[in-house]
Amino acid sequence: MTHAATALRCSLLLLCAVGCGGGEEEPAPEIPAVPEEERMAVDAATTGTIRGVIQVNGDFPPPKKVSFGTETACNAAHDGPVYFDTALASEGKLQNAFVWVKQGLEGYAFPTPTEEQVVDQRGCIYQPHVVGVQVGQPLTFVNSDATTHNVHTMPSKGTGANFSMPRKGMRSTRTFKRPQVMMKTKCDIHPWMSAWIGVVPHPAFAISAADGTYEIKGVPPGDLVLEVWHEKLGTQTQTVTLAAKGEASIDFSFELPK
Ligand SMILES: [Cu+2]
Repeated sequence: MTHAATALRCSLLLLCAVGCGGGEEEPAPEIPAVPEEERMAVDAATTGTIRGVIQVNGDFPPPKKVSFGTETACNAAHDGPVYFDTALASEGKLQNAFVWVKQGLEGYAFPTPTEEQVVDQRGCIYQPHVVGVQVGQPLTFVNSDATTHNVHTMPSKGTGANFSMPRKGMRSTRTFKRPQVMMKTKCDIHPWMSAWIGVVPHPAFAISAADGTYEIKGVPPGDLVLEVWHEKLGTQTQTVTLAAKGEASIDFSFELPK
């Protein structure tokens, strides 16, 4: 290696040593940052509602039965068979789709909610399977089972949490500093256990119900980009102009791959 090449390699290594470390906080690239002091408060008298239905054309394969193996605590928690909840749809309506305002709210300030969201490890599955929190909002993991679970969050950047919850009744509350739609969570002990957490910089998000409907209330007016995410079907976006006190109906439709 020449001196020049050695010097270049050294400087690259140095750059990496300074700038490539894991766990650094960066804003999500798709959300342009507005300095906090320039953001305005939301006027509750002007907010509106976005609602709609998430449709899916085609049929998912029948859900597979979860095998709890020799985990008696998992088996004992259920009267009948348990099926994977990763692709739930009924009569063309998609459940567990995460809908959020991806763009258009950057100029507003949103107080951090203190109300906790809960993900329960119950019967060795996560309940709910999809959950949303605002950045900084507490999310409490509960172990309702007489067995050990561990919670392993997998953010796209930085190091996730990975902690054990060995006793029934244990609770562990976490917060997330960086938006991410979506962040997978799993249990390393029980490989069938997975959940998805949407971490959003504002409260304008919802999760579709069993009938495919969603509703996002309290949305500030403006030109917005709405995104829907589903773990098997990916994402779609639509633009919506929400008037002051307006109501917008936005449906999404996924095609199942043939
Ligand atoms: Cu587990």
